[in-house]
Formats: sequence, C-alpha cells, structure tokens
Amino acid sequence: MDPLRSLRADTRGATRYTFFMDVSLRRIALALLVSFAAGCGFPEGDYGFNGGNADKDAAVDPSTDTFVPDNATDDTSNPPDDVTGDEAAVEEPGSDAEPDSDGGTEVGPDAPDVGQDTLPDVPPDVPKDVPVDVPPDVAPEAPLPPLLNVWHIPTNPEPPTITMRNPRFPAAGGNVNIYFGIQPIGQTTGANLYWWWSGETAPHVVAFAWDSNNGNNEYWKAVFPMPARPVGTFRYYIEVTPKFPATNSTTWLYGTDSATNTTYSKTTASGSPYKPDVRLPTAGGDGGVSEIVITEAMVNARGGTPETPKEWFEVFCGAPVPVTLDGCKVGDAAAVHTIADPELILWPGIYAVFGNTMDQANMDGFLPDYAYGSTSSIQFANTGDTIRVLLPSDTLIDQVVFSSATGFPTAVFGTDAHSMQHKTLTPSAVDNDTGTNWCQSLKAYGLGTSYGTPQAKSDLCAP
Ligand SMILES: [Ca+2]
Ligand SMILES: [Ca+2]
Ligand SMILES: [Ca+2]
Ligand SMILES: [Ca+2]
Repeated sequence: MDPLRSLRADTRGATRYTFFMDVSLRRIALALLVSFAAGCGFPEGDYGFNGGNADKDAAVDPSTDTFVPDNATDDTSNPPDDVTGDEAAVEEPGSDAEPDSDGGTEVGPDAPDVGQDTLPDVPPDVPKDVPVDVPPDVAPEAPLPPLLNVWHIPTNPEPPTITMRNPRFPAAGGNVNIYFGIQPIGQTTGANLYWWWSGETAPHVVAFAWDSNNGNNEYWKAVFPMPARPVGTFRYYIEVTPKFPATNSTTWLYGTDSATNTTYSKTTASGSPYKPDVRLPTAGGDGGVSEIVITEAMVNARGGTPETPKEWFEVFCGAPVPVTLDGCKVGDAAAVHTIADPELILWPGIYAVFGNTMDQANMDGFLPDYAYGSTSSIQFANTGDTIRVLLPSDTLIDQVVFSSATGFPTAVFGTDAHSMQHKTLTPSAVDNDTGTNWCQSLKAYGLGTSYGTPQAKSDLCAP
C-alpha cells in the first residue's frame, strides 16, 4: 500500500472512530440524564427548587395531571402562576410550575426541573399530607357582648340636685365626688375610678359604692381629694364591671365636661380621660380688675447683683374656676418670657410662684410652680422696676410698678433677702398699684436665710 494512502485511510478511520465515540458519549449522557430525571436521583418531596414563585394554594388535577393554579390566593407575596401558557417563553429562572419548553433535555441550572416535570401526581412544593386550600387555621373571634348603658357627664344634674362631678370645680383641699349612672338598675357588681394629678405617672384606683336609685337609673359614687394648693389638674376615667358578663362587657367611660364616651378599651379611656375645662384668666388691663393678681416679690434677693437665679414673684388666683396660664407671659419692664406649660393651671384661691429656677437651694427652700429661667433677661432692679403678667395677646392681666419714690417699702430695696408683700387677704390688681399697700417681709421661710410667704397668703408683714 502506498504509504501515503495508508496514512489517509488510517486518518479517516481515526476520524470515524472519534465521531462514533462522540455520538456514544452523548447518548450515554442523555441516558444518564433521563434515568436521573425519572426519579433515581432524588426521592419525591420539596427541595425548594421553586423559590418564591411556588403557589402554595396550587394543585395538580389528578384527572388531567395538569397544574391548576389557585387565583383566589390571598397571599399577595405569592401571586398565582401564569395560566396563559406563554410562560414558557419567559420562564423565570428556577420556575418549574409548568412543563419546561426544552422537553426535559436541558442541562445545567434547570436540571432538577426535569425530574419534577415527570413526577406523577405530586403538587410542586405542597407536602402531600397538607390539604390544599384549607381555610386559615384561626378561629374567628366571638363578638363581644354589648357595652353597658352607663354614663358620667360631669355637668349633668344627676343624681338630682347635684352634678355628676360634684362640685364641678372643687376647692383646694376639698373632695371631688364622681357619680356614674347605669340603666336599668342592677346591671353592675362594682366599678373603679382611676384618677391622677398633673405630674403623677400612675393612677390612683378608688372603688365606687352604690349611692342611690332614681326611677330606672342607678347611681354609684367614688371620692378623691384635691391637693391643698392645686396647681395643675386631675384626670380620670371609669371602669364598670357587668353583673351579667354574657350579656354585657366591662365598660370604660371617658369624655369631656359635657359628654360621655364608652369603650371596650382601657387604653382608649386612659388616653382621653375626663379633665376639667380650663380657660385663660380675665384681664382688666393696667389698673382694671383681673383674676390673677401680683401679691409678693423678691426683688432684692440674697447676695449681690446679678441676683438671678434667686428672684421670684407670687400671684393670687381670684378666678372662680381653674385657669390656665399656658401661653401667657411674665416679665419685668425690659423683657417678657412666654409660659410654655399646659399643666400650669391655677385653681381658685391659691398663691403660685414664678421663680428663676426650680432649684430649692437657690429659692431658699421651696420649689416654685414655674421657672422663667436663670439666664432670662428678667432681673428686677432693686430700687424700682415693673412686674408684669400678660395674656398671650399681650393684654395686661396685672402689673406692679414699684419705686422708692411712690410709697413702696424702701427697706426692701436696701436690705437683702426680704420680699415685699401685698398687705391684704383680698388681693386686688388695682389696690396693688399703691405703694403703701405693700410691706417688707420679716418672717423667715424655708432654709431660714430669706424672708417672705412664698405660695401662701400674706402675713400682713407682721414680725
Ligand atoms: Ca440683693
Ligand atoms: Ca433684683
Ligand atoms: Ca396692678
Ligand atoms: Ca405670699
């Protein structure tokens, strides 16, 4: 044989052999894939191949062995699968809820699809022992029985002749009587009053006691005390326990001075408790009658100037109802400070103090009711200045223009730590403009290093 022909023949044979081996390997690989896909590789079950696209409510229809998506699913994070059949063209990676378009011959990342597409009668990702489309495993809540027919309207004349909060604006140191009505008679076994004063963080709880019946109404009563010198306000709400829980719920009362609300929720009631209506004080301008009257001032405080933070002044509340000073202004001749305190509510007949600071040491042993600031530009000149209280509108509630030249006690201006007092037990915004109606304080208070009657009526400057 021609060596060259022999070489060509060998080459052709080798080429044919290589081609034959190529075809054989591909067939073996294909056979292995089909065998693997037929279930030899993985037992049945959920391997998480479906990722987030699985429809938990989906099923396979056993009659047709086709996938049936549940479009009624309420799981918005898991929308129903495409049922139009065009998903094959835009198949999401790893999605195998529908048959693959590649006929199961695809290799690579989608290989597990082949197996699942050929598994008989197994819903993808749905464990076989879990019923499909089961209702949520949460029993619906039984409806609550109705609220009791109860009420507390502070201004209402109930029981007859008195108001349901009696008195409606109780006096300093007095009692507050709270009544609630319930109808028909005999629907409760008891009730609690939750009340607290400004600044308190937890309510006091007082039990109601049966008070009286009137016609078809039954009244219960609870009592709590007012502070001796009320600055601030009380708040309260009421819990009524039903005698027949099957037909009535525990009922919470809250509201305003002229209305009652009832609720199943203690949180709702405690968040909107009853509290007395308040208003701004009346103001007579300079020299007119006002409900707030300046009654005492420590203008020449202990130590040299600047005397802040040791200065203070006192006012009397002559209003017949609690008044708020939130938003009002205090000051001297040169400057004013706007009060920012919704709890600065003064009750009838009390004396309240505005000071530089809430520090008792600087105040020589007492705590003011409001501090206008130790860095405030409000500093009373020791020999003459103006003390002012104004409405938010800048109308004067009261002022005192003091001076050694107009009859005010000059001893105050020359001696440290003695306040000057409005020398009367019936303070007047008009009378306090006359210097001779004032006197130098001679009684020590608090730590004993200053003299005056802060937060108390005048001692008429007796020694
Ligand atoms: Ca001084
Ligand atoms: Ca001063
Ligand atoms: Ca005045
Ligand atoms: Ca006083």
